[in-house]
Amino acid sequence: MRDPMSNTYPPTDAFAKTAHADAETYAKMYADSMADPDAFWGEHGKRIDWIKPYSKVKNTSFAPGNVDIKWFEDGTLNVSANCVDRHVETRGDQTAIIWEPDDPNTTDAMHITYRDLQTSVSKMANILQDLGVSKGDRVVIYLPMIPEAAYAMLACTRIGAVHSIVFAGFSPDALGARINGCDAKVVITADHAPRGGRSTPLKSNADAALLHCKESVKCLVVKRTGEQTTWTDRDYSYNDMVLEADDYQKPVEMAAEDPLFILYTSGSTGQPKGVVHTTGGYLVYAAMTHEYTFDYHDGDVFWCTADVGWVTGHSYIVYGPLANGGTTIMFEGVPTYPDAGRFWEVCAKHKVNQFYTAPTAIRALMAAGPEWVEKHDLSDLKLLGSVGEPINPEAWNWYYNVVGKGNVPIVDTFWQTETGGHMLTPLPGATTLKPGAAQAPFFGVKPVVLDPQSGEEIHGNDVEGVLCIGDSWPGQMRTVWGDHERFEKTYFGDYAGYYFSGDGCKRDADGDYWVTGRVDDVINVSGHRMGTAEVESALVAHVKVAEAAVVGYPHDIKGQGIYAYVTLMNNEEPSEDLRKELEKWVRSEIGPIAKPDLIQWAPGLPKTRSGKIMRRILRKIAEDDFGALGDTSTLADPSVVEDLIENRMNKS
Ligand code: 6R9
Repeated sequence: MRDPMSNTYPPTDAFAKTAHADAETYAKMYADSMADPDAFWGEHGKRIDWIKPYSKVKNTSFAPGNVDIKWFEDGTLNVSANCVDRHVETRGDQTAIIWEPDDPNTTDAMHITYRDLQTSVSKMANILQDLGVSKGDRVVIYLPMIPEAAYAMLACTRIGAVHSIVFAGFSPDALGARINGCDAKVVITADHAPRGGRSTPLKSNADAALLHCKESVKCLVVKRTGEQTTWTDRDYSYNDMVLEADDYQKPVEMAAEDPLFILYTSGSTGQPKGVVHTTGGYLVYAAMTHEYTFDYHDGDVFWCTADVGWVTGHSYIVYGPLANGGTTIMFEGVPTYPDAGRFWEVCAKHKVNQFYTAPTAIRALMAAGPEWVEKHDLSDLKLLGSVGEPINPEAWNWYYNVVGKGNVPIVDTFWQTETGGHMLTPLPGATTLKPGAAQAPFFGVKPVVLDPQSGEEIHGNDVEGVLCIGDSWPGQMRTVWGDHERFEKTYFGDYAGYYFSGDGCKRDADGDYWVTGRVDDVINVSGHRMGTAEVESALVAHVKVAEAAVVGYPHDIKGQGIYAYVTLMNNEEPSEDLRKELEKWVRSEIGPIAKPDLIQWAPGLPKTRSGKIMRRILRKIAEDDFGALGDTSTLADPSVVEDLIENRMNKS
């Protein structure tokens, strides 16, 4: 309920009474987690089953040149045993996964019990073993949002293989780079991926990617639509093999610090890096955040609308909910297909209790109008969540009032691929909500605000700076796959002794945190993270392009759009055809999510005398805010800027 004086929303008494944590509990647990992390996590680590219990809890160092992160290091466990087997004993007939297809008119939803899940995961594990996959090997998963994606993830963990999921919207080139990057033995894909009524030929994409990979890489193909695909020597049919596969595969014993998965993500420089998460700490953290942030209780139906190709899908579709013995929804489709009421129809149909989505989806549905929400019975909703980018107050208010009918809390969760789980978030029974703020640290998280110039910690409230984390938490990434030096440099190189998030933040007068967005060259398009450098290198790889600079600009629905300044080769002329060609080119180099929204032909780019592109200026022009260009005195050729302003694409 809103407090009109302060525009804040204190938890209702009813909610706080049944919540895992009310304000007092949160304060006490948070203080405990800071005062004695070993004791705190030693206790909470027990929420999962260990084969051999740990005796050491935290052994971590952020020291320059020696960044080393280990949690529960002498414990052993198996993730699929934790997410599946242990629940079969107590709740074998409970639904673990509700699968909701792209097209509800042609395909039925599926309810997969924990017992079913054990069989399917075992069979998939058995198939992978037959294909020669063993402990420590990498498996790339390039699948639509179908149950087999979850089977594949859990099957890998069952036999100790390391999965690396590649979002099905990525192009063959991006897929190939990731297969080679982690030296995968097997790629799991499907014939086609239906999404929003359209179909992507995933298997052909995989074939194109595999042309650039070692011949020994095998391809396991799941039949999703039955549409035709070509068949090569390296292909194996999942649907044939599953008929013969053993229906029980014993989970192997893994060390807490054995790698669990690699997930490629964008940074401000170079190519995407393989973020590595390990077995014990990640699972403890995913499970605990899922329970507390969403106030998940036994019997609840939880829906996270992300794709398993992103970290949100890893932690809050699969690992967190299943470790907690929950019921989780896996949705193959998009928010607007067959119509803009789809999310709400699915909420009503499956009686969803906690719903977790991204601001970009909320804005798009807000634009479609409240009538799409009002058609459906949302009375089972107890909580709403937001993730991926800052949520603007207008979208927050719509989410709260139209979807939540003014009586369910919203948790605005700030976190990253690198952090494994929530870092800053309200706890629904504890926190007085402020629209637009991620607010408070989760247990064990020590946020600090640093002055970006001096690198000094800024103490006190009502301050602004860059967001760093002062100490390790169990869900933290451990390294960049194959390049520990890059890990240290990227996250610990700017501010010695701290993990640097790449985001700016404010700490308000009450001590609440507001994440203000990236301070590096990473942009956030529809909640998808992208390095501007990646889009630039795709553009300059085109024969007609001499130079390119890419920045983000404010976009009503996507949050940020992609604005590309392109300088053509001397003998090339700008044209609409060339613009389309470049858009298509970037789609094929990276994927549809990277297609520039605006391309401006730039006879020259603003550069310093030492030849550095002045992105600050390009950002301002893209924001249509060129009155505030700041200091341009270091420009080598100021006339370039006049031309860019004159011909800007984003005139308001
Ligand atoms: C989970 C996820 C991480 C970046 C992060 C930040 C932005 C995510 C946010 C948010 C403000 C929130 N971000 N959640 N910004 N408020 N609640 O999104 O991971 O894809 O790695 O993106 O997303 O900029 O640094 P990832």
